[in-house]
Amino acid sequence: MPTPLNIGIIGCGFMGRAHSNAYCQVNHFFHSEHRPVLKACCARLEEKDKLEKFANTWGYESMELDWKKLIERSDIDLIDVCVPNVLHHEIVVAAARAGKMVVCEKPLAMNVQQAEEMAAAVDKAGVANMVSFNYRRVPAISLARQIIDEGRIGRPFHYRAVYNQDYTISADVPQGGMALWRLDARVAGSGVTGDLLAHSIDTAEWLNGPIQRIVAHTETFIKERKHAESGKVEPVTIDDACMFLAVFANGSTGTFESTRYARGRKNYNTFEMNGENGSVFFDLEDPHILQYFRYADPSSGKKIEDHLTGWQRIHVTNFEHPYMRHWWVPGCTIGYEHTFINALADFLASLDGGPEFHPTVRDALRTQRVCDAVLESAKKGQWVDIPA
Ligand code: NAI
Ligand code: SOE
Repeated sequence: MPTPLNIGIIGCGFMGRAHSNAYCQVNHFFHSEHRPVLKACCARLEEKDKLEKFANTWGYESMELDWKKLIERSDIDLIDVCVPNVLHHEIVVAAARAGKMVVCEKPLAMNVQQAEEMAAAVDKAGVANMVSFNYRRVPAISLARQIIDEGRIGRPFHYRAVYNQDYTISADVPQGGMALWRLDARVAGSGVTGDLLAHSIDTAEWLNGPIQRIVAHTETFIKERKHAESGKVEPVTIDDACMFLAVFANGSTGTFESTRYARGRKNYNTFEMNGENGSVFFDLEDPHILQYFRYADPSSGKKIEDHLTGWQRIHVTNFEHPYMRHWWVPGCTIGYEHTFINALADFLASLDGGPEFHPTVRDALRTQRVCDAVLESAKKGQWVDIPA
């Protein structure tokens, strides 16, 4: 019989749903010695009705209207943090001190100081933990990592990441409130840097190693917006767009761009990496495809020269592709929600005694360092070094 893993989730919005779905599905597709049990969900008093519906929809056994009470409960093993960024630090530190396992959404924190305290707290408590940089678990992105590890890219020269959306172009979009708290720096910490580029940075460092130095520019196109809570027009203090140049420790160079003003782009999260022996390209709006260009054989370094040389579009749905043997038959695609299920499966496997889980809170501290350096650089107009 699998060991029950009692979940206490905080937040019943977008990520509350995505994580709940993962807890419900994971044991149907992956074998584990652990079985998540939806013990309790929590949101603010103002959202009691919504929370009730959420609890019924997903089958949570109980509800709490104060996250501190949830953490105090002895029947909870794992606290899952699916609330706006400003709350991550206090909840994660309290949960770790109470000896709970922690799952935390990205970006880890509002700034490096908070992130350092969170990493120290989970390390001191020795609790299993995970940060939800779920895109690592898109099978095509995991395949890119495999291709790189196999030496098929060879010496890397360039890394190029873009993460664009378009939902804040209208000046009528308010700041604050459900989902739009992302436009309020007091709640989000930053704009696209923490919200979108944190994903790109996590993926980039996972694929291409640490970023050593960066220089950035940010822009806020709409300077004032009505605040949904105060009803008043207030200054906008987030970055609407951010671009930065990066130098990686392996000597390759990177460009990163993100905006919420790219008309037509909804969740356009792409990267391309170019090396001596080959290249890879990925686009989240075409998520089951990895594009790969093979120039040279990785073992001999011998150039592959024939008239058929060209980019391959790999449909990442075969049994031999990452995660895919757990899903359907070759050719049948999986989607966004499966990235959370794949991540949870790896987390449970680590609890079962399998490979260590990454990214942890400590790994996400690294991403936070890069995000903070980007914002500092944009402010000063200077290159900023990132501590190793
Ligand atoms: P949301 O606005 O849809 O939901 C936030 C939830 O937090 C709401 O249920 C609200 O009731 C709850 N909440 C707010 N204050 C609270 C409090 N004091 N106590 C208890 N509950 C409280 O936000 P969403 O999109 O779910 O974002 C949550 C987190 O997930 C953020 O950190 C965000 O950056 C991250 N996120 C990550 C994604 C990914 O791809 N990994 C995708 C979307 C969001
Ligand atoms: C913003 O719209 C958002 O939901 C981010 O918060 C997520 O992290 C990203 O994965 C999708 O877009």
